[in-house]
Amino acid sequence: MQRRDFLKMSATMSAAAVVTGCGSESAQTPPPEVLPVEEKLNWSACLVNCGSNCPVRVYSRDGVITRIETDFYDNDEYGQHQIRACLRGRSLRKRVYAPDRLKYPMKRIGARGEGKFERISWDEAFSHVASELSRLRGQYGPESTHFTYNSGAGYHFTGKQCLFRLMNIMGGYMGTYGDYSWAQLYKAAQYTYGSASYGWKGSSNSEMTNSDFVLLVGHNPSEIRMSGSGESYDYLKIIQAKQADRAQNGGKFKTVIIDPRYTDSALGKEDQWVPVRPGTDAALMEALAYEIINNNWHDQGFLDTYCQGFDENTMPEGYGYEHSYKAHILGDAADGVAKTPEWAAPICGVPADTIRILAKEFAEASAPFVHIAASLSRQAAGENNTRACYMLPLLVGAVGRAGTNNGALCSGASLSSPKMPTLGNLSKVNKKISFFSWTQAIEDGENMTVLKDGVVLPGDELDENGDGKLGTNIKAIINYAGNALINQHADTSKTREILRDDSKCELIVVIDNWMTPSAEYADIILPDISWLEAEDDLINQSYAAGDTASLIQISSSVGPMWECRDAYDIALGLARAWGVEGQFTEGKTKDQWRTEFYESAQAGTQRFANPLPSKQEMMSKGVYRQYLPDGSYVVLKDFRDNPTGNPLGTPSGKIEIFSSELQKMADTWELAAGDVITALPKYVPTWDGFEVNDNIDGEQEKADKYPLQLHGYHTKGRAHSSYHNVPWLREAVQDAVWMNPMDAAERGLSSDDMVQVFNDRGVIELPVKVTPRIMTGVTALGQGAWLKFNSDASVDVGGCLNTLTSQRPTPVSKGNGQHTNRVEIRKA
Ligand SMILES: Nc1nc2c(c(=O)[nH]1)N[C@H]1C(S)=C(S)[C@@H](COP(=O)(O)OP(=O)(O)OC[C@H]3O[C@@H](n4cnc5c(=O)[nH]c(N)nc54)[C@H](O)[C@@H]3O)O[C@H]1N2
Ligand SMILES: Nc1nc2c(c(=O)[nH]1)N[C@H]1C(S)=C(S)[C@@H](COP(=O)(O)OP(=O)(O)OC[C@H]3O[C@@H](n4cnc5c(=O)[nH]c(N)nc54)[C@H](O)[C@@H]3O)O[C@H]1N2
Ligand code: SF4
Ligand SMILES: [Mo]
Repeated sequence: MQRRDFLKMSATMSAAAVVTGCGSESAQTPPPEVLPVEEKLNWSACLVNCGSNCPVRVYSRDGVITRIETDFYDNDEYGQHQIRACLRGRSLRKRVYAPDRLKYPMKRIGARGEGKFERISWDEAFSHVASELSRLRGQYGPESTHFTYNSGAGYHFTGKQCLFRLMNIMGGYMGTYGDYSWAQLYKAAQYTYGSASYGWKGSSNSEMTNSDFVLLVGHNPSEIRMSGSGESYDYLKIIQAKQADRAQNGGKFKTVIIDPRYTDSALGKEDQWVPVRPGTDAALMEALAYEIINNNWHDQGFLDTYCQGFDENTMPEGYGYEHSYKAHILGDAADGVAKTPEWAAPICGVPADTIRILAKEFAEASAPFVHIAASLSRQAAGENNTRACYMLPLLVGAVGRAGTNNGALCSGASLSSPKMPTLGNLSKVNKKISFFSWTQAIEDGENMTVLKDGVVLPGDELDENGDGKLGTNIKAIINYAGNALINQHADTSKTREILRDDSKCELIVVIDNWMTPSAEYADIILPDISWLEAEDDLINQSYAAGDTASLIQISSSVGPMWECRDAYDIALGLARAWGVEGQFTEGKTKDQWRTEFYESAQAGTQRFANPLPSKQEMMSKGVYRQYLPDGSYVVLKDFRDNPTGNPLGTPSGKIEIFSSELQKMADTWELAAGDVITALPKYVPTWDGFEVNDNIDGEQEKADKYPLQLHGYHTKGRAHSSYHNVPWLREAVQDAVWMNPMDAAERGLSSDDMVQVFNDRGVIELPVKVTPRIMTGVTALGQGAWLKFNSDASVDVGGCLNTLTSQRPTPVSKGNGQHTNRVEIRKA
């Protein structure tokens, strides 16, 4: 019995117990039989993957959490402000005590996926997992073990690092590249700028202060960067200051948001909302480019010096003007089509006049700041969408100068704090698949190839064409702090069929806190502690916390609950079963590891006037913060200042509008019908897109059957699927499919009607939200609701978007086009 009743005073109760309550009440009420135990305060944090990590104050009495509060730093001035948790972090108590908490190790007793388990001991669990993994790895090689994507718990010490470390000691596991967040964006940046980091480490938010035109393409900071330290706050404060300056002093400034939905980042904060059809931003960008080039507003000097492929001046050898970007836009290329506003308007849904005005205003801006969200890369041709948007700042030379951004996600300020070393050097596995192709690798990994499936193999396994086979199926899965085993991966019905067959993937171990949809497919469930039970960990602000960097010192007075164990102890238990404990611990205790990490983080802050204080002080202070510790950052400034001295990582050392590497892939890769890889950033029709792709059989019939586009978005009601099981949040943020009133009227639907949203892949049932905040022909749904199939698995009454999404990978990154869907909607 772990949930201790704090009203029953224990013999060991602290002498400092106090009576609380107001005097008049206690005068009337007889004194309580027992005195309440003094409330304790510990700092902890929300470690979910929203890009931020917010500190929370956890109050407890006798091992039971009584309330959660956020940062209370008293100097709450912007720049030195409180890091306030959002609605999710504030509901953490409900999450820790959720009725579906996993409390004991369990073993599957029914068919896989049926959700029937029995309690077992930790010893049984460790010996079963160790022996099954040994058997499968012996038979099929270490690369037959796979970690599904996992972003649920951002610890530095006791997180996934411990499991990776152990498996590397044991010879490794299947390598992966990319991730559900940014797979296509990484590739777009890599081929354009020579490094994936140019896609997600753009200028800092602070540079918006120096800009006169902020253009957010699909970016929605008010909903996806909600933390009080984070980008939403930077965005709000900067925009407010710029708008106040405009009102008072006539300063020039404009904010434009391009999004099919009128998002929370708009709501009056924007100057203009430009609704665009999902997956068609590239067409809009080409028309903007047409206006800019045709009117000679482009920066020819910049394009000549810094870029490859704009026009005949900078084409790689063997390619003439007709292969250049300029020729493609002006109609001088093989297709003969000029990408005018009139050409783009019927595709992207933005009126031609709106495009013309936007192009002019953008070109007239002296420092445009462009921020392109990952959302449009999570579309079927996500790589091309993103590259097409990169063109906007390039055309006007708005890169590497104050107040500009290359289109990347903003760099977050950061303080480094070490993580448990994963010992990747011990791995004997030298093969990789895309993070998204693991279901394919369960079914037919053996026959997955380099040129068809984007498998990465070592040089000596490639044939003369650069091709080769993966040669292994995935036979064992360790799913730690991830719900992508089914819920967050595409096409839940297909995934369900693959996982249910336990002769394919023979072992599934799930390590989680709750009985999630993924946990239902486990053979063995291992219960982890929750963050609020974590004893001691110093964690940093995560990767997208805006301009404020921080370190948070976690401690706990409530854990571990039930029989839960942290990831370090789980890895240690397995290490013992395998006889590699010494290698795993390096002879150090947990405390010794933590002290080392703390001291290393402390050393990293010596450059500041106020370095990280002692651990003891941090235990009560909780948070250490630095606003813009490395100053305001302008991406590509070094390259702009000295392009020959600081060449980029592309083959030409320049920004590649025409990518030589993509041209090579276009010439050699085997693509599914209808997919293309293009050396130039181009708008291309896709599967399930707005425009019917004539190169795919049956697309027209599908478009007729499923006339509505459906895209996902990351809702404030959850972080992915995390926090779905908190009833407060379900009440606060309704899960409903957004639909324009005109589309609703056509179908006789009103707000809150229960509807079925369906396509060839599945059916989900949930309420509809009828709102002019979404353009016609387009519907949208917050992703992450928990999958809940009805008894014959024909309808997902949980409303999980992935019941409708496709496992078809995107052409270049072999990533997830999960925002690309066609559906129809009817009354349930
Ligand atoms: N349709 C659609 N699907 C998507 C997306 C989309 O836009 N549309 N977005 C994708 C993106 S960008 C991402 S990043 C992925 C995210 O996918 P995931 O990485 O799977 O993230 P979550 O859904 O938050 O799941 C986290 C899991 O960690 C568990 N967890 C939380 N805390 C702990 C802990 O302390 N210990 C352990 N052991 N477990 C814990 C939670 O219970 C949950 O099961 O989803 C992707 N899926
Ligand atoms: N509250 C909350 N915050 C989160 C997360 C969460 O689950 N919940 N997840 C975190 C993670 S891991 C990630 S990767 C990020 C995701 O960050 P993003 O990928 O940027 O988030 P999305 O919500 O998918 O998309 C942002 C906006 O793009 C719009 N959009 C969709 N398709 C298109 C398109 O084709 N073109 C244009 N122009 N707009 C489009 C959507 O309407 C949405 O408003 O968010 C992070 N933050
Ligand atoms: S979900 Fe993100 S913004 Fe909200 S409390 Fe957690 S870390 Fe902070
Ligand atoms: Mo993500």
